[in-house]
Amino acid sequence: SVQLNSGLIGTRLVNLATTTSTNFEAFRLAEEGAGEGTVVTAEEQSKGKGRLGRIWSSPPGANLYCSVILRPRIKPFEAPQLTFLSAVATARAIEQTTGLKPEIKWPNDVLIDGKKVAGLLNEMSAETDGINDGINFVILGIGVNLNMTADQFPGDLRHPATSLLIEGGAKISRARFTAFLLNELDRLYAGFLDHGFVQVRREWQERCNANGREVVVSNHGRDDIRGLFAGIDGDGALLLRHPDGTVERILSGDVRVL
Ligand code: BT5
Repeated sequence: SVQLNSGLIGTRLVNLATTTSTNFEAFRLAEEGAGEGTVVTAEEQSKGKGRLGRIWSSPPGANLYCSVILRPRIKPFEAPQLTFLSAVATARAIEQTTGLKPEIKWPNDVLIDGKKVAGLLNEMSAETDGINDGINFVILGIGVNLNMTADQFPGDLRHPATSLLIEGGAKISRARFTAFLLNELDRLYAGFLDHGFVQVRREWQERCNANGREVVVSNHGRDDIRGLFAGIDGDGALLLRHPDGTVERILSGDVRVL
């Protein structure tokens, strides 16, 4: 078995048999004052959340559904940087437990062989009165398909999806995977608090699926934008280089590699 290290994340573990969404439950606990590092996991979610009201398919027993409460002293605009921590932690944990080679897709997917194996959803509670803008807490939601089988995926997925079992052929211990994930997240978060976003950003870019590639960004309601993927900036915004050399910053959207 793998022990959790003595860091911040995982100081309190709440494991639920079933819940609507671990993010929802963690948000509620955080509003009641639950401390930084509290982690909520569940065997299944009846209303697993993706972005923009999408559903995260969460069958019982198969996967990891996990939400971490953080209380960093940062400004609300810096909070999206934390998604990059959970992406890198998830990629490291996959590598360590399976030897598979995950790639990260901006802003919140982890892929294996082009197929989505994990999704990340951060939510925050913040004060934005314009005077003392600050964060009350951030919830890092992490869903990793560990032992899901092909027949358990819904038929109407937006992108191809997979699980570690499907890719690696071996059943994954959820307890072991969770310990690796939380230990890596703990290391990355300590580094983030000490040195900021710089180191995470470098590793994120090395692990990104779009380096030097041409991509299309679709951004709900607006026209698709096409350009050369030029990494992420110090805030975590996606940088897109146009043929005339100008670089556009993109804060949200879905990226497809051409
Ligand atoms: C995400 O949204 O990728 C964020 C998923 C976050 C899930 C975790 S689980 C623990 C915590 N508690 C929660 O309630 N949520 C977090 P998005 O980029 O919007 O992708 C959602 C889309 O992925 C869906 O519309 C489907 O097409 C597809 N999808 C749904 N379930 C999937 C699964 N299990 N594996 C792969 N793709 C899936």
